[in-house]
Amino acid sequence: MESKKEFFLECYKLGIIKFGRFTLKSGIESPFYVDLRPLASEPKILKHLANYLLEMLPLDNFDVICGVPYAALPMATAMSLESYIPLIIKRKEAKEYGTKKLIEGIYKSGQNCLLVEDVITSGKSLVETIAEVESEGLKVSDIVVVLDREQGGKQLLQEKGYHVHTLFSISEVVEILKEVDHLTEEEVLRINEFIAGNKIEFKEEKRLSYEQKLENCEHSVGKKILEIAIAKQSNLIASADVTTTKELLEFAEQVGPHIVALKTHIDIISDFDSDKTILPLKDLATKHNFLLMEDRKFGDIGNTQELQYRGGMYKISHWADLVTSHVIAGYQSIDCFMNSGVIAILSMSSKGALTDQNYRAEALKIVETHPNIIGCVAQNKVPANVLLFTPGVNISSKGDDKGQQYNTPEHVFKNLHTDFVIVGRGIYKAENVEKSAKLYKLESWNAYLKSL
Ligand code: 5BU
Repeated sequence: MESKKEFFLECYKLGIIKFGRFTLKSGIESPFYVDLRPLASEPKILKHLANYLLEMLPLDNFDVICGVPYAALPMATAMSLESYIPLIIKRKEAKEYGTKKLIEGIYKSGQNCLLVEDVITSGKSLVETIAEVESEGLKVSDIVVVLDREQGGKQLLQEKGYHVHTLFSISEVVEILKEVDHLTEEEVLRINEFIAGNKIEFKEEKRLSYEQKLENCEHSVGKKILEIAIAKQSNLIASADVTTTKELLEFAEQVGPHIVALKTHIDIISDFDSDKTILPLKDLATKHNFLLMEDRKFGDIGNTQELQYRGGMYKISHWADLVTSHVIAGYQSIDCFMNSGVIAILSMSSKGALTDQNYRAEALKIVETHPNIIGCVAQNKVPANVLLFTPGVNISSKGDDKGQQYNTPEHVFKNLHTDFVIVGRGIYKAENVEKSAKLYKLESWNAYLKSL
C-alpha cells in the first residue's frame, strides 16, 4: 500500500473535504466541511481504507464488527470482508413492527463488538450507538474512526474508558494539504484557529431523579407516587391480573410492602363487590402505603367516559388513585377524570401496536398540557419532565404467544429512562410471590440508580 499521506490525497480527490464557509447543523460557521460517503463509491479506495483501519487494531479482541449508521456501514462491511470478523448491522431506529430488533445479524450476548465511525465530532452519535449496542448485551472496548474533527469527541470517549483509534485528524490532513500547496498559510491559520476554539461540549441527556421530578410535579397524585417511591425505594407497580377477590387481597397483602402502586383490571374480578373487594383493598393500600391504579384504558368520548368512571358497578372514581386512559378522543375527553391522576397511553407494549410516531407526538402534546394527566405509558423515551410508566417487563421471558413483548428492568431504565415498571405475570405467576416482588423491586431500583 502507498503511504498514509498518499492514500489521503487519493481520498481527497473524491471531494471528501471542502474548504470555504459552511454553516453546520449547530449553526456554527466552519471553514471546512467533511463528508466521507464518496469513499464507498471507489471500491479500491474503500478496500485500502478498510486495511488501513484494520492495521491499527488489536484484531484478536473482536467477535463482531458494527458501523455507526449510515456513512460507516460500507466501511464496516469492507473491514469485515478483509478481516473475516463477522458483521452486524445496527438500525437507526428499532423496527416498529415485526421483531423490533435494533441489531441485525448473528451475535451472542457478552461478545466484544468493534465500532466503526466515519467522522467523530462531539462524540454524540457514538455515545448513543454504544448505549444501544451495550443494551443488546454486547461489549464495546474499541472504536475506530476515519477522521477526527478534533472537537472533543475523542477525549469524551477516552474519558469513558474506550480505546479510540483514529486514522486521520483534521490538523494532520490540513498539514498534508499545505505541503502539497492545496492550502495557503493563511487558510491553515484560519482552520487551526477554528479547531482550537470549537470544542463542542456534548451534554448527555440525563434522566431526572424522583426528587427532581417531585419538585416539578403539580398533580397531587403525581406527587404522591413520587413520594412513595422515595420513601420505599421502589419504582415497582404490581399488576394484579387475578380473577377473584380472595386472590386479589392475598396478592395485595404479599406485594404491598414492596410496591408503589397495585394495578387492577377490576372487571376481571368474578365476585366483585364494592364492600368485600374495594374496602379491604383500600385498607391494604393504607396499611402498606401504595396507590391503587385501575388499568381501565378509557377510550371513549368524554361523556361516556365520565359515566364509566363514576358509575356502573365499579365506581372507579371512588377508589382509584390512578387510571389509564387513551387520549384518542382528544384533549377534552380527559377532563372528566377529576379524582384520579391519569396515565395516558401513547403506545402499548404489544407487537404490532398501531400507534405510530405521528400519533404519539400528538398524544404527547395532550400529556404535556392536560392538568389531569400525570404521566404516560410509552415504549420509547419521553421528555424528561413526563413520568414514564412501562409495562411489558419481565426478567426471564421475552414475550408471550399473544403479542406481549418484554424487556428487562435494566433495559427500560437505561434506554427509556423509565420511572415506573409494571410487572404482572413475572410476580403473580411466580412460585413465591413475595420473593419475586422483592426481586423486581430490587432489580428495578438498582437499574434506576444506575441510569442516573
Ligand atoms: P404481564 O403479565 O407483565 O404481561 O402484564 C402486564 C400488565 O400490564 C397487564 O395487566 C396488561 O393489561 C398491562 N399493560 C400492558 O401489558 N401493556 C400496555 O401497553 C398497557 C398495559 Br397500557
